[in-house]
Amino acid sequence: MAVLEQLTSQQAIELENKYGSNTYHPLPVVLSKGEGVYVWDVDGKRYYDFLSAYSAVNQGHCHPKIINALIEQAKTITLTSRAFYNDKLGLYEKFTCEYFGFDKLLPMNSGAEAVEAALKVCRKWTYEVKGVPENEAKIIVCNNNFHGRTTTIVSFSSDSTSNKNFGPYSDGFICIEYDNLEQLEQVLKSNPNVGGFLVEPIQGEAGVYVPSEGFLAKAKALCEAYNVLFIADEIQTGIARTGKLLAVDHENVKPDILILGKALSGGAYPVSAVLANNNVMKVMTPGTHGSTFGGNPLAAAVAIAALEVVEDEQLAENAATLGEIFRSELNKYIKTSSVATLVRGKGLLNAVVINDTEDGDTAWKICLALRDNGLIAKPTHGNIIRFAPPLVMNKEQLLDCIDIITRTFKQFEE
Ligand code: IF1
Repeated sequence: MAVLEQLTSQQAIELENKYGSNTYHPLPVVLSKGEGVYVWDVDGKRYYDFLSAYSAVNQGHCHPKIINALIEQAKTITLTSRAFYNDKLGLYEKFTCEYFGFDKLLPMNSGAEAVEAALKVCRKWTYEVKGVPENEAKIIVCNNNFHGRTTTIVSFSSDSTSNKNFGPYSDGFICIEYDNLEQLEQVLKSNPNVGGFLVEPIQGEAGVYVPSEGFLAKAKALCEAYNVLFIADEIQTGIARTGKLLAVDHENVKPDILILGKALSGGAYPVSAVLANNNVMKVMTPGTHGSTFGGNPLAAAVAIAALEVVEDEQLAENAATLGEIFRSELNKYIKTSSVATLVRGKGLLNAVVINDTEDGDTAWKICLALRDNGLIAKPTHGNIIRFAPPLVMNKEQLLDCIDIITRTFKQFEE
């Protein structure tokens, strides 16, 4: 068999089952093409994509501007390593720092790498600027967080599936309840060695939990009062997904450290970043961090194009408008539904809670039926389905999808 021979769905699935490490339970659909809000399977069936690769393709699949930037740079030079300068990194760093309003950018590749880098920056600042005794730094995190899959990050995960038997775990993390200002203040008051508070402005994987109005602003104020860095993980909520450029923008919060990934490249290439001002990033000096691919010219060219698309096509505004329509229409259906109990989210990061137990399979069965009806989505946890289409969707397409979603839910009505 030629290596890249055209496969049937069954062949593709069998190959992954036989040769792939078994770390996922994908919905049984084999995708081979993507364009804008659509993906096609190997049999040529078209679907609306309502996962957007976990909010990495906010700009839509294979956006021409981003792909052209990728192709042109790929034909020129892809990787120099940081042992030398290249002619794209500085332009990307300047463009992105000005785009988000920070002094400095630390370029990485995956989201987890950027989270790890942010933890290192925070710890180093905690010792060298805040003056906490070495190895005593604490970072506050939230229950039901998702920040990636490295051993340090899963050390502070409350999801036993993601950390069981990956110990011994990294120390120095204090877990509080998400959206709980009292607990946050209590920990800040009683722990002088806290240097940072790492938080998702909306908890995506936990089931699209939007915190109480004002939580982010008050949490930031508490961090300022106790000289602690507010670290926003916007890897999933950022880049216009929630109806603003950043989810923290809904409360005019300026993080001390901003973590980006996923749609920073529009899904065309792994690009992530840590942004901070000089008073924080100054602790990073030659030899304190690095990465073979971090800051490569291909990533730089792709990320500039991806961010330009967000601005040129006003994706944040579109996400805000379509998100209101989505939740409004779903709420109309939920009023008379025995299947869907709740819809929540911001912009085009939404989730519907299904009337089933957490370990039930109704949500999974609904996603299989949605697939048959031409729309792909996936449960986050047992009874919660995340709905997150590319932000380039138009109103007509959204209304078509709402019809597919409600029609499919009705197939499961008693
Ligand atoms: C998987 C979840 C989503 C993230 C936030 C950091 C990262 C992610 C807020 C790490 C990554 C991805 C990872 C992917 C599935 C997906 C996911 F279900 F895992 F939790 F989106 F909600 N911070 N999220 O959402 O970035 O290293 O993956 O580039 O691991 O199964 P990454």
